[in-house]
Amino acid sequence: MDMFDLTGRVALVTGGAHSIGFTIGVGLARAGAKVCFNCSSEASRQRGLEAYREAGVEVRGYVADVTDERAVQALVARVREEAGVIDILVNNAGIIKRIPMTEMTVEEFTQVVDVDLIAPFICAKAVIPGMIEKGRGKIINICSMMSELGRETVSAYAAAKGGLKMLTRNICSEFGGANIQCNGLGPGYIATEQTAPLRQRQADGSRHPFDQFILAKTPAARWGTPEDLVGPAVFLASDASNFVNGHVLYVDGGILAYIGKQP
Ligand code: GCO
Repeated sequence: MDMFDLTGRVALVTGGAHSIGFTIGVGLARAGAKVCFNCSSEASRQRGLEAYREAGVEVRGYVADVTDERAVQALVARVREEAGVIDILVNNAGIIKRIPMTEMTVEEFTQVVDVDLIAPFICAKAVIPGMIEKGRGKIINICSMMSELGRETVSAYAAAKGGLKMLTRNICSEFGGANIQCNGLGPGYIATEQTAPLRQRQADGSRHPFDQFILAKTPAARWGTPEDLVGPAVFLASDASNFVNGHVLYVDGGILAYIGKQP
């Protein structure tokens, strides 16, 4: 199973201090990669480092704003000095704002697009020259159900994640010849902090209506966990996926295949 081995590969996971990014970081490190993560504050860097230590893996943590091109260029240069040229970029950092579209300000919309779409462009742009130099590279863009589907209140998020799917295909188109594979990983409904408001128990202890809705929409009949994403992430980061390019691998318990339970 050497084809899944990441020994010696340098990985950068954006937003890797907690949640999905953290779990993917641990997975890549356990597969042998030298993992670096970034986050937006010193406090979360410290918390992140502690969590990785508890998980028994050694990583490097950095603070850098992924929406700031100069900060990202400096981050990539520092990672190169301290860990080596990046082989694997996981564009994971993301935010969501659930606001009805007619109430959403342009500033709020722009903020979501900045983090969820412009930042992956900035980060990919920063690592691609090193990958070309090295003769190989893996870029994994964390997409979403909203790369395919719309829903009330998530216009900016859906626009950004749909755009990220197309950025994925475009990076594949432009750099496939340089032996760079750029694929999307599309989490379904995963139990994280970001989806916690959608799963909150009702006052009478019953499940949130959205929680019930998701269970009825998911053939697996459960929410996913960050751990469900680790195998697919290692696959997309490894030589096992060397001819997989421009694809979005949805890890959704089957939601996109299913019309939903009849009422
Ligand atoms: C929502 C959810 C989604 C998830 C996830 C789904 O409000 O419907 O929060 O947007 O965050 O990305 O794949």
